[in-house]
Amino acid sequence: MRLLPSTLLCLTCAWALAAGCGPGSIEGDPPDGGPADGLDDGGVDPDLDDSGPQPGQDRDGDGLDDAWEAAAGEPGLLDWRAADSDGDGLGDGDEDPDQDGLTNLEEQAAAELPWLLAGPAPHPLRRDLLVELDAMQGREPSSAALAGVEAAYAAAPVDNPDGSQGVAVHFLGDELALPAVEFDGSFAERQAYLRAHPPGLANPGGALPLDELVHVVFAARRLDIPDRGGEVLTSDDGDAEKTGVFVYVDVIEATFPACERPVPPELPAITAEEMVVGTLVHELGHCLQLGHDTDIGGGVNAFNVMAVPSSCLEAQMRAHGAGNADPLLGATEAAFAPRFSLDAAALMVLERKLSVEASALEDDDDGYEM
Ligand SMILES: [Ca+2]
Ligand SMILES: [Ca+2]
Ligand SMILES: [Ca+2]
Ligand SMILES: [Ca+2]
Ligand SMILES: [Zn+2]
Repeated sequence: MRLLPSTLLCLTCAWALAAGCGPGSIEGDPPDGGPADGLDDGGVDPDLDDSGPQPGQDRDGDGLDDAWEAAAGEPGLLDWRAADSDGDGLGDGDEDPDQDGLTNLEEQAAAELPWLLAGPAPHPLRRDLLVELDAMQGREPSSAALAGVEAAYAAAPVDNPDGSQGVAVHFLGDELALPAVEFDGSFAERQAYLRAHPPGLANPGGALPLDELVHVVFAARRLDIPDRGGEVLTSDDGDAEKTGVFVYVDVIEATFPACERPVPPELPAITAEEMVVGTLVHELGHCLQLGHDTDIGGGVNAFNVMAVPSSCLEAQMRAHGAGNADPLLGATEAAFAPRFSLDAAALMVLERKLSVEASALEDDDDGYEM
């Protein structure tokens, strides 16, 4: 739904006045909204048209680099000539048009963070998931494993406002050689661990979206549940700094490769690295409010990465898409890697992910089931 241009213009004026962004706030330019503007420019200042968007300049005064705004490619959502492109009274810097929990100002700041893998920067019109990565000594994930997680999220069947699909995962390497410890299984010990290892970056002015990072720790194991490969920990007291994901590398490496089937139909073993990928994709799915794939929605879909395999065949279905050609169900033989089903992707909530921002799944302990 689009507002009528006249409505748009009025709201733009109202916001500019309320926010004290009237005459003179944009260097040398007259305030927008005068009769010469007509009614069809969405609050755009015509004087800015001539020179085009310039990197390092913010001539509409919304806190966003004008060239960065223009590069987003959707002036109706992000216009370098207007401080409130959609005219709804909320300035462009504070908008979150892709609903990933990152405001445009945070998306812009996130592009400056030292991400572990090269790839497209966070984008204001595509969903981004930011991950803080800690690892105990010798448990740091390979670049290939992280790329596998990125690929699973990039393939998630969700639509973005710029017409693209998928969720872009970005890994920030934080403490990658922590002394190895084995957890006793108490909540207190693991929660204290998460809390003791927040992101180490300075955040002058609070521009960096550090409270949007999902906290992931590649750890050794927990002693009380010796076969647990990964888990999400939340906090009943609402303290999100005690919320995060553990991947138990020692458990996975002791169990995999596994599930090879040498007789027809032959199934190659699931490697430890593939299991690390599947585990992290699954646990991050919980952080996006996803529960397990259960029969609530009409039968367990073992190709969905949110399924919990109870046999080697089901593990092959989840990890390698054994027997499946339909990408909307999740993993396929062609992709040969874990994937989200369409039903799972539809339930992802990036605006309320388990990060420093939130510590609870929406439906008690289970999240949304599919
Ligand atoms: Ca700007
Ligand atoms: Ca707006
Ligand atoms: Ca956003
Ligand atoms: Ca984004
Ligand atoms: Zn799970």
